[in-house]
Amino acid sequence: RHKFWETQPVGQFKDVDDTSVPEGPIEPPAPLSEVKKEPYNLPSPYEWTTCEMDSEETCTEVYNLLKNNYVEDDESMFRFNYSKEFLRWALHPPGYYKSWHIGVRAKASKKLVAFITGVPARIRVRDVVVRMAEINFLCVHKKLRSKRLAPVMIKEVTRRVHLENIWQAAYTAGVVLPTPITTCQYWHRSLNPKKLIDVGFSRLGARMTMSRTVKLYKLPDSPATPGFRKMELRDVPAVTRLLRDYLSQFVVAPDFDENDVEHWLLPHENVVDSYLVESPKTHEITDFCSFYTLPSSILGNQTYSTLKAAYSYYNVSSKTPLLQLMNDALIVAKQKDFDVFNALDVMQNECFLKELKFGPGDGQLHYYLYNYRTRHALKPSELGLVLL
Ligand code: NHW
Ligand code: EN5
Repeated sequence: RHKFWETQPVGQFKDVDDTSVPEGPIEPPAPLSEVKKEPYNLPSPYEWTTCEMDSEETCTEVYNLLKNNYVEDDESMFRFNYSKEFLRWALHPPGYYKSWHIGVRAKASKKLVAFITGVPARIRVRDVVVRMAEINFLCVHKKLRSKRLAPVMIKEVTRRVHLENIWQAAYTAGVVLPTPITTCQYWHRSLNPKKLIDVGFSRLGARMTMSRTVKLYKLPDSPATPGFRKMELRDVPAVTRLLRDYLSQFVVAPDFDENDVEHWLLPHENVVDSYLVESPKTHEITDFCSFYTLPSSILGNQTYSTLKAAYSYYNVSSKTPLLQLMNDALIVAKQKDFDVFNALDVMQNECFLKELKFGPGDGQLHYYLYNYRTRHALKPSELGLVLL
């Protein structure tokens, strides 16, 4: 069934209920001298390239490859359209390795035809913090599909991760592979229902008119929580404390320090938005919410070419109920002209999804670890990790 994945150190479907295997690495780290020094062989018309994302030219090539060939929904109505600024941000966290930003070019034309990336992260599984690579942006040009290029790319990124003495990875996919640590559901909250219906992202409900639908999704013009404001650089220490404490309750979650919080959560225009609640009395930072910007191209619509989507990122409530905090997040997202606010059923998100009029989407997201076995699958609510 899975000619490639059967050969990899990942949980295999046949072992899912085997409780005799302990939690932890599937295979031990090898001595660095045993890591292959030469890249894997590509079919002869192609060559490896390391993508320097600081270069405007290379970043544009990556952007265009993904814009035209990356993830679509099951009916090919929408395709993710990560911005260049987003890609630079996603690929340059603290301690990143340029060698993990891997492209494949056609030797003859030098055209970029495939891509895969890793970035370093510390991820805690129960009480063990593991150094991992987060793998993302695997993409093979539509004209080169089904030629078994993806397994070569995965092996090459694995080799380059091993060269940094890192032996585990985390990744997500819309497809089922051996074997998910959990499967999450996408939920969608309409902010601009008329456009969403016009482009086929959502449908007019039964016994609903357009004007009733527009009214149903109306939001106030400004957030309701006293002390709700944008996060600033001076908030990094307090947000780090709040977030670390909050994430400690989940089975799998990132182990963020202040540098990580500054990179991943400080507001970055058109990339990531973060808000917090500062108590008007004590000036204490009690709550936090964030979302990232990921537009999708609308494939074949006469009127609209992009859908502006916000994706729920990390949210922490200690004083303000999460429901109220996320209602304020919806309000600011609406003010910023997003068409839809998306969220997964991870962490404590269940508690606000239905109440704030999110509806389940037709997509799922499966989470995976490479070379790390968990005792059993997790519930989405036990997962404290959001990948981009
Ligand atoms: S998920 C998004 C992936 N990208 C897309 O869906 C974009 C559109 N599709 C494509 O570009 C986020 C192609 O269809 C791709 C496959 C490139 C997906 N993950 O070359 P072949 C990520 O980026 C397996 C993993 O002929 P193709 C996460 C498939 O099961 N494996 O297919 C990435 C089969 O193996 P099997 C995937 O359609 C995580 C083999 O590829 C996969 O031309 C990567 C077929 O290859 C997917 N999304 O190209 C793993 N999709 O065993 C990281 C298909 O079943 C692991 N396959 O025969 C960790 C590495 C680091 C470790 C460090 C210690
Ligand atoms: C990892 N970084 O399928 C990314 N999206 O539901 C890789 N559906 O947008 C993995 N098909 O349900 C990506 N509208 C996996 C996801 C791939 C993209 C994907 C789904 C997630 C999606 C939309 C549009 C469907 C169009 C037809 C959807 C319904 C919204 C409706 C709003 C009102 C209340 C009910 C729900």
